[in-house]
Amino acid sequence: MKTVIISNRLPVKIIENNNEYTFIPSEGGLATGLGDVYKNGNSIWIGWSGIEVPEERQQEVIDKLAKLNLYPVFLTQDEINLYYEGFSNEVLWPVFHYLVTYAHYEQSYWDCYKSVNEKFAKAALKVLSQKDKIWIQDYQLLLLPGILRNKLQQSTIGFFQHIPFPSYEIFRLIPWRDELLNGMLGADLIGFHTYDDVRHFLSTTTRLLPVNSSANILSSNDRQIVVEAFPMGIDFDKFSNLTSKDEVQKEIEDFRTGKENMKVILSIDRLDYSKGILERLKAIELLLQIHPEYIGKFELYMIVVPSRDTVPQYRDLREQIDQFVGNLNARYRSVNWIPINYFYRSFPIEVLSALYATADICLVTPMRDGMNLVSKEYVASRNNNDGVLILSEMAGASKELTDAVIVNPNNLGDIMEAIVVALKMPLEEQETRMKAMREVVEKFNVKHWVNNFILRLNEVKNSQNSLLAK
Ligand code: GDG
Repeated sequence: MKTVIISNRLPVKIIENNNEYTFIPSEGGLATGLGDVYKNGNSIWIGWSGIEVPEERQQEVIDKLAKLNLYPVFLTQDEINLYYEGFSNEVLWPVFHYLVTYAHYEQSYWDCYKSVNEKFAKAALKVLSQKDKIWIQDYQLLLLPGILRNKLQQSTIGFFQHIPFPSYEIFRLIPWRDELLNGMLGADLIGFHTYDDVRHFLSTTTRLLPVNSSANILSSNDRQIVVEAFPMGIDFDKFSNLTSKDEVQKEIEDFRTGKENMKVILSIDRLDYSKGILERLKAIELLLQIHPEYIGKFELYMIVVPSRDTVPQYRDLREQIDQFVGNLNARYRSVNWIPINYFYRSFPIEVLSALYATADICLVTPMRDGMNLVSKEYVASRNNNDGVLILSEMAGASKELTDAVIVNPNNLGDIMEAIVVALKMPLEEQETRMKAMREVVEKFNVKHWVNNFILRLNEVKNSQNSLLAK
């Protein structure tokens, strides 16, 4: 029996250079966490290769990836436009993050979403057997559990969604809502980051479909589906140990030089309207207006990692951020000081680690976030137990990191006040809060998340089998 992970993207970057394909393993949290699973025995990870590969060269890519226990699904540019950028990122992403006015309910997006989910199933069926354990990841593949269940009735299927699941009143807006739910119900175990997501999913499903629920168990077509919260963790040791690497130490030193009396505030996000980047900037503007005594006393380092910038709303957001930062800096900067150091690019993990280790405050204010790993990475990097995390109550992480300074990201005054509290927080209080958060992040790390999900999946399947045997 093997374990098969299926996600939209494979955990590698494919690069084509001089007509040659090479693969760089991804450093992302999911890839690290699941490393022990898919790299073992004959287990495998199935996903989109990330680039368009001409048909005549697909076998070459399959053979090369097989050595890494990876199996590619090939998508055409049209499929990427309609299934990925279209349905996944212009329907599901905005609706699941409560930004319903951003959604475009295009029939062509839906048709392609269905056919690409079928394509994933077809690819999976080439390497799967009835006995395998299948773990499907995230909102791009909501129909896949159902498609696979129809083909492999006895198989063990887990599904985990990394983004929030919205309340019934929001979810019901989607024209293809029943099909999406039925797809998810093909799984034996459905996981979300928080208990609120679980609650929303249970209430939505029981209102829209003819299913029964008892506590967190749904019964549909004589099958039982367990729905539970599995808050995802990070590789705590990796982030904690990174800060002592020579390269990182050098970055920290360079970064701190000349800023001895300056408080550094850090923010790191992918470019996304769910991350509250503009609202955060407005809160900084408010701080400068209402508390001019802080002018020249802090600097915000704001990293925005390019993402989905072919989608019009993301392009617009980028322009708004560019303008806001330019305007604010122009009004408040002096010859030696600039309030916002803005970077629109990604950095190597060593630079990220140095920034986490240096920043006095980490400002994480998403409007909605399934979990938010940046907040946990900051905590893991604070080996001296100092530093203040300001965290949105709309991030899944706020349920665990209760010693952060928690804010409502829609309340600019609240964020501003939180920054003032953080700027003034005595070291002793910082340490008490940070120690408590570090304990949580260290214990409930990504390995714990993976093991816990797989353990529950086995338990759920065993109890289903014993029910059938009765
Ligand atoms: C989705 C859900 C959920 C960022 N900049 C750089 C860089 N990063 C890395 C961070 C972190 C990751 O990207 C971002 O993770 P988040 O959790 O904050 O956000 P999403 O990408 O939206 O992730 C989210 C997550 O899935 C997991 O379930 O928490 O709610 O939306 O790990 O470190 N990495 C590098 N350079 C950068 O410049 N190397």
